[in-house]
Amino acid sequence: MVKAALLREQGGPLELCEIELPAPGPRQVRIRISAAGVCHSDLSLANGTLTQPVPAVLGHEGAGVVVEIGSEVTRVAVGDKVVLNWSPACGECWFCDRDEPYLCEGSVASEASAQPYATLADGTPVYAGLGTGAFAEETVVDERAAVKVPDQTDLSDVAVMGCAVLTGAGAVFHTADVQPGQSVVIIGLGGIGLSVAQAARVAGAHPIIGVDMSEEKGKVAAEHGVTDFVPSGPDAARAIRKLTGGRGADHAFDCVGGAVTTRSAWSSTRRGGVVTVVGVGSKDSKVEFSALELYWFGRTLHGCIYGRSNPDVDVPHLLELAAQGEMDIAALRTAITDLAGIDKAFDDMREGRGIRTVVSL
Ligand code: CXF
Ligand code: ZN
Repeated sequence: MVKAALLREQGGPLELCEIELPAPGPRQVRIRISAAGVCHSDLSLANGTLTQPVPAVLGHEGAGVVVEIGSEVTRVAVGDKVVLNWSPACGECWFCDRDEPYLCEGSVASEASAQPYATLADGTPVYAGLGTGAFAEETVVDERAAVKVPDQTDLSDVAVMGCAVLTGAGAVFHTADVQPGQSVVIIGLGGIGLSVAQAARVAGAHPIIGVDMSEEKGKVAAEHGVTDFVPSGPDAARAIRKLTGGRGADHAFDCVGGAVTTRSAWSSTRRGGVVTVVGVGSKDSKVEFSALELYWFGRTLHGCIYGRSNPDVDVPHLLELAAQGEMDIAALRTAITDLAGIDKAFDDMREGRGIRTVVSL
């Protein structure tokens, strides 16, 4: 039995309990989780904004050490340090063939999260949020959900890689393809937004304009590459135009997701500008623009799952950038807690306190 933070029902609190994990199947690995970031999607899965079968162990931004492997595992060995990938691709479908693993049809994650992966002491089946279940001392996942990292990696420093950094940096490098000297607007300065900022700085963007309700986040963002801060609100678009030659930015990233923020991102860009929606909005949130403005402004609108990253390729690349001092992944962690502190981390997130809380296990 291992300790876990259990979501008994959506809308309820997390409860500390013990779960029984199965022995890994032939292509599965058992991982001792060292650290797990608390992502906004965990909050959405916990409060019912996103669907989640229960009881469930959430947590998908994790890092740990492989402690057991199935008989056919080839990617990792016992003792390897790994970062979790919440969207491990099948490698065989139409999308995987076209190098779009983030769109994988046979997504191992959706299969894994639809089937129970563990049990409670009384035999009740337990589901793993996004197939990973990182808010527990240990988990069992498909080997493709484990991305090996170098032995010297500090796992607490890199836990946030598994979602925020891959998503934010991927959006800059793979989806928007930001070029040196281009202007960038980032709406929402949380873990994803600051990963966008760091990656935009690496890409040579200027200016990098951060937009958020919290002035405090604006100050923190300056250390992650944001050159100018604009408070959210009705005057934001005018302030952004002033910073971008009166035209609007080359790129805008909506790191919140939803009608209001996507529309602000849209209005922040110049004619011919590129809008990249990175945050996960709700299915009822409808973004509006007229057919005429779509034509006349000539803008491009991208959605991007997981930043269009391929974790097997991008994790090593991002760790290299961190080793060279070009990115500061560890600085995204602004609080450390234990399994009992996740509900408080959700409160902090709702109130806009801090960037990322990391659960230390
Ligand atoms: C999200 C993506 C959409 C479904 C829920 C999880 N990913 C990570 O935060
Ligand atoms: Zn996430």
